[in-house]
Amino acid sequence: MSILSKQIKNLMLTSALVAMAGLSTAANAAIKVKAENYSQQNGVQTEPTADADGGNNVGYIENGDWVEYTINVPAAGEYTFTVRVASDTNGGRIAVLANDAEKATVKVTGTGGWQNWVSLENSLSLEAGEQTLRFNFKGSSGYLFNINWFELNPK
Ligand SMILES: [Ca+2]
Ligand SMILES: [Ca+2]
Repeated sequence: MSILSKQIKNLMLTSALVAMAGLSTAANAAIKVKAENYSQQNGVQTEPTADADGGNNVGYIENGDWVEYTINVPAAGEYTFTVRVASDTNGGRIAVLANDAEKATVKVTGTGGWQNWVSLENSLSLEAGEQTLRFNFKGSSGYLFNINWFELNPK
């Protein structure tokens, strides 16, 4: 084998490996979204966060408020939904909807402060493709909790 054809063969092998790695990464990729990067919302505001990743969090969440995100799900299946929340009061609930279908509810309890952050988890199933993920916030009167980010990890 000539040196040139050997180099071409190596190059092709490398390309194939990169392509395979790329596919595998895409299929197993977590979707991490900053809560303040909503596409639409009703009743919430953003504010600087004291959480580790900095930036902003979504706050002033009251019963009936909502936020929406456009997400692109690589593969249909079961996902772990993780949401980063803090609450100085008794918390509330997050109803998680994908394209208007309710997928899960996450119950948020008090964390001892508006910037005392904890990560809560629940499972949900998602279809593949681009879709609207919506959080409907529910609870009693007053502010319920803050959200900094959320993540979807394939199971
Ligand atoms: Ca509000
Ligand atoms: Ca954030």
